[in-house]
Amino acid sequence: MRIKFVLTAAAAAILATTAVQAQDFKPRIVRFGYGLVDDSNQGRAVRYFAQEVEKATGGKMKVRAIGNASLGSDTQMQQALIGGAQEMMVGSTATLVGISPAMAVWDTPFLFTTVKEADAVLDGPVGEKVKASLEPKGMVGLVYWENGFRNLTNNKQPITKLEDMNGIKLRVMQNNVFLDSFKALGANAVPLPFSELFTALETRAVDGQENPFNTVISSKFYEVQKYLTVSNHVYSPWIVTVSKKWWDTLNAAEKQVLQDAAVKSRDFERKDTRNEASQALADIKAKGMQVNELPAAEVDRMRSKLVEVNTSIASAVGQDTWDAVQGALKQVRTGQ
Ligand code: KDG
Repeated sequence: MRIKFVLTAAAAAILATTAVQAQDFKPRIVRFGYGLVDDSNQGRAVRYFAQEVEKATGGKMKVRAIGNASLGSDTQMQQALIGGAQEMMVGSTATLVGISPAMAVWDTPFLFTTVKEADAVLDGPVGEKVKASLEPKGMVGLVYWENGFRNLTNNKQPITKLEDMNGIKLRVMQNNVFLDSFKALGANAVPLPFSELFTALETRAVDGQENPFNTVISSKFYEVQKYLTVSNHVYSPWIVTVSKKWWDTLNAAEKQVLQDAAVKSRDFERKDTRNEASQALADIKAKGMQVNELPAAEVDRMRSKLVEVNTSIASAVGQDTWDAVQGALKQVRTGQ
């Protein structure tokens, strides 16, 4: 008799929990926009996030993963989130500097030298602080994903020394740090949205661009680019954001589900991106691109050329943010 009572009580508890969960979630459709193709590290992570949210809400909250910049460029989607016309997006922190100048700190050339440093700083207090700077502007930052270390591609010549950059029409993200950096390096920097990049390369409107290996593969840049130079000149984060207008309509349980799914998707995306990147260079060579490493002496020359740009970043983001990032980096590197 007693066993039957215990089982009934346990069943009641499970039902009650399920009942609370179902009660917590209203049917919602979440439009989650992104700029890369569906079969990319970005697309796979958005779909992973969608599965986690649907699982946690018993299917009540449905996330529509909408890629290929179908909902617009990064900056257009940012405005849609601020206006409440779209619920979520993932995109480059570099394109957010018009909304939050502090985001420019992540564009600092050669800031991170390893992904361990990037994870520790981005997921630590100063990363949180920069992420939180979006909220008063109408966007809620959930987590950083990895776009990765950026490298140069072009159709003119292998970049073996700084002088080879002279006169190359190089597409850059719409962001002054990238514009100033590549002008300082001698290139003719041309800011364009990512959604226009493949066509600009194909029509020779620009000679080259810079992106992580993963994107060179997923966006098939090897079809329209001849040379790839490994420079690792900057580590690019992506950031997953939510419309504040929409976020404020959610209850605590719904917010917690999105935050938990975002953290799980961050860990999935970083693992997937690094796994893909480890194979990407071999794939790029197999696709016919000519690959060279920028010699260390030339990287040092690049760094010294960009010192001036770093000064402008410190004043743009605020000395306290700049110092906090440098301090966090020192902590990761020295343990103090
Ligand atoms: O939507 C595309 C963006 O995610 C962007 O970050 C991709 O790195 C990119 C670029 O070069 O625009």
